[in-house]
Parts: sequence; C-alpha cells; structure tokens
Amino acid sequence: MDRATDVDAGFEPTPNNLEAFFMPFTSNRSFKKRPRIVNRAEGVYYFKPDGTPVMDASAGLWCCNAGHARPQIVEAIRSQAQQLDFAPVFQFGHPKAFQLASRIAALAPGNLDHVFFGNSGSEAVDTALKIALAYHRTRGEGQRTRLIGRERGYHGVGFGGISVGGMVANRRMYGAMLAGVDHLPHTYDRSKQAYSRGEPEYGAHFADELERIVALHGADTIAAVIVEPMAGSTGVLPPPKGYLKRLREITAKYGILLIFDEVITGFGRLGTAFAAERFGVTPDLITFAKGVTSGTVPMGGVLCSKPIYDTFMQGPEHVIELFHGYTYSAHPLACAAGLATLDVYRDEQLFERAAALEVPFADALFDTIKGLPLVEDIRTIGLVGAVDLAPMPGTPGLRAYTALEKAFHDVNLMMRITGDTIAISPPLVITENEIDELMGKLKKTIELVA
Ligand code: PXG
Repeated sequence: MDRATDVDAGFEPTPNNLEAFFMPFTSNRSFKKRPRIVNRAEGVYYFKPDGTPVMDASAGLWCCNAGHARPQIVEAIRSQAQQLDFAPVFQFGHPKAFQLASRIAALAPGNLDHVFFGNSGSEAVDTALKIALAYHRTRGEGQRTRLIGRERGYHGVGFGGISVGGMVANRRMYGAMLAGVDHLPHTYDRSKQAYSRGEPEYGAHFADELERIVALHGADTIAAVIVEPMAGSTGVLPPPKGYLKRLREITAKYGILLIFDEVITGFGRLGTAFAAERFGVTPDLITFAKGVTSGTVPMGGVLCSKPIYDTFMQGPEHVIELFHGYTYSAHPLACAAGLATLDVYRDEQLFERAAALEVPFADALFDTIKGLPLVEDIRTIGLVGAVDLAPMPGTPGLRAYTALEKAFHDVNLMMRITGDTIAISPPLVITENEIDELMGKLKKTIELVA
C-alpha cells in the first residue's frame, strides 16, 4: 500500500501493508497512523529506515544486554544454522544444549544445578509452575496445588503467568484462568518510599502477608510462591530491604517452593548474573529468558535446584520423568547464541560493568530528571530506572504514551512505558557519555509533554 515508501524508504522495495500484522501489546490504530519503525541496530542505537540513530533506552524489551549486532554472537548464529539447523531434544540431544545448561547453572547461586529450556519468559513461567506442581505430586504431596503470585507482578502471558500475575489489564479479559491462585500485596508505597535508590528501607513486612495466606488456605495446599525479585513491567519496584529474605524464610518453614522470575533481572541487569545473588537469597527455581541470548534468538528456561531434579529421577529408567517440553526447547540456534552471549558477558565483564555503572546511572537520572514538571517519583536499581509522570486527568496512560511517541519521533529515543511510568534499562555496554546523552533525551521528552 501507499505507506510502503514511508516505512521502508531506502531499504526494501516490497509493498508493505501495515494492516496484516496484529501487533502485540500495541495501540494498533494509533501506531499504524504514525508508525515507529527501525530497521537496523548497533551498540546502543537503533536506526530509522532513513538512517537516523535512535537511542535504545530499553535494551529492546529488556533483552539486548550485550548491545546490538555483536559480531561474536552474529557469527555463532550464522555458523550454527549451517552446521545443525535443528535437532530434537526429546530422546535425542546436541552438544550445545548440554554446554549451555552447564554454563547457566554455573552462573546460578546455590544448588540451582539443572536447566529446563523453553523459548520465552512466558513458557519459562508455565514450566516453573508445572515443575512445582509435579514435584509435590511426585513426593506424595499432590494436594499442594495452590500457586501464590503478587499484585502488580508480571509473569508473561500464558494462562499460568496471567493467573499468578497481578497486572489487571493482562487478566481482565481472560476468564477464570487457573483455579486456586492467591496473591501477595505489592510492595510499593509512595508515601514511604518516594525517590529511593536501590532497595527501599520501608516494606519488608509486606512479606508477612504470606503468613496470612498460609493461615487462610493451609500450608499443605500451597505448592509455590512466584515473584519477580524486582518487579519490572509494572514500573520498576525494587524489593524492600529484607523482603525477599523474609519470603524465603516463610516459604522454607512451610515446605513451599520459592520461584524467582528473573526474566528481566537475569544476566546482569542488577549487576550480578542473577538478582538472587545480589539479594543473597536462593530460591528453588529461577525463570530466565531475554538476556540469555541478548535477545538475538528466542530462548527461555528454568533453573531448578538439585533436590527438585533428583526427586524426578526415580522409578524405571525408560520412563519419561517430566511430561513437558517444547519442540524448540534448546533450539540449536538459541543455544549457539546463548553460548556466544555468555562469552561476551564474561569477556567484557558486563555484569560487573552494570554494577559499576549503578551509581553514575542513578546520579545522572536523579540529577537530570528530579524536579522536572510532572515527575512524581524516580526509582533506580542496577541499570534500571523508572520515572512516574503525573497522569493526565481522566485519561490514565495517555501522558506516558504521548511521551513514548514524542521520544521516538522528535527526540530519537526508544523507551518503554507502563501506565504513566517510563522505564529505562539500557544495554549493559552503555558508556557514561551515552548515559548522559540518554538522560538529556529523556529530559527533553518530559519537557515536551509537560
Ligand atoms: N516474566 C517476566 C518477569 C517478564 O518481565 C515475562 C515473564 C514474559 O516473557 P516473554 O518472553 O514471554 O515476553 C516477562 C516479559 C516491558 C516488557 O516493557 C516486559 C516484558 C516483555 C515485554 C515488555 O516492561 N517482560
């Protein structure tokens, strides 16, 4: 259609009708009136089809931690496609699946020694919930079927994930979801936590609500508690000091499994391989995705403790121990990308780099943005920042959506929003100069919508 030329100018002469693509988590009609298209990326920049650089303030969707177009990763994917395009991992195997599992397990804390692969964070979450249920059943505690999530939690979009998730718009349309789910309260109280850096001092007691839920349902009906160590999608809520430790104590006391959803926090975002390490709390299961391949090839998975894995490894040896898996579990291209990505993280010490940048990043965000009109709160932790904007009266979300549009078209900045919150999570390779550039662009964006 006619828009072809706008969208792909100088790139591809193919007719391009924007209508066919039913875009995910997108205001389709608004987007298709004024598309925001990029067709190339390198380092911390995307490029519009006309060549204009757009700063990537969100590492894609929190995934491109190593930055874009890293030659080592590109080459690994290219040569893997040639050598082994696909191989089943149901009853067969290929070397890189085992290598990558070992590498990921080596990065994980404690006895999280085993890795189950899927293709996304949503699949990882469903897998973790199913492993939790099957684990209890295998141990003879099949009555432990209840799953506990948290308000404002995001665990992807599968029925398991939206059931334990706590973002209302993601749940409202989809019927009854999983039965037997309850939710902890979220941990944000602006009146006590505004403008905190890192873990807020206030709020460890929110974990004690788990005691109330246990008293209500009975511990022996509860299979698992799932939380993001830092709630990302809901607008960046770092855990209050001591909160995760308390959750660990209570779950351990009652034999309830603790699942950390590290789809965003895994692979360096908070300055350690996993947030579990940063917070000194080891859960029973960790979900990961995104950063494992730096977003280059879809992959997700679950780290699983040795006792859980061992529980499944009994009975006759010809019998399948876990009736679960995906055609593309441990896909060779994803494994090759994952191995190359982990090499880049190690060789360039990107997790340590994120840790070192935490203070300069927070300083830059607070110094540049605090006090601007509309700004109601700022939160930072690791290489993540959030800015709450005052909503437009009567139209929640429109302020931040306007900011997202203006940022892209007028300021050449790509950022994520949720509600009226802007979330910033640049690739871990960002330099201090680029952080300054990012903050300048963010300031300009906020001034444009004020
Ligand atoms: N768990 C968590 C904690 C996530 O953040 C998922 C699961 C689902 O992953 P998949 O791969 O199925 O999308 C996520 C995904 C945003 C944003 O802007 C966040 C996510 C995805 C897209 C956008 O906050 N998180």
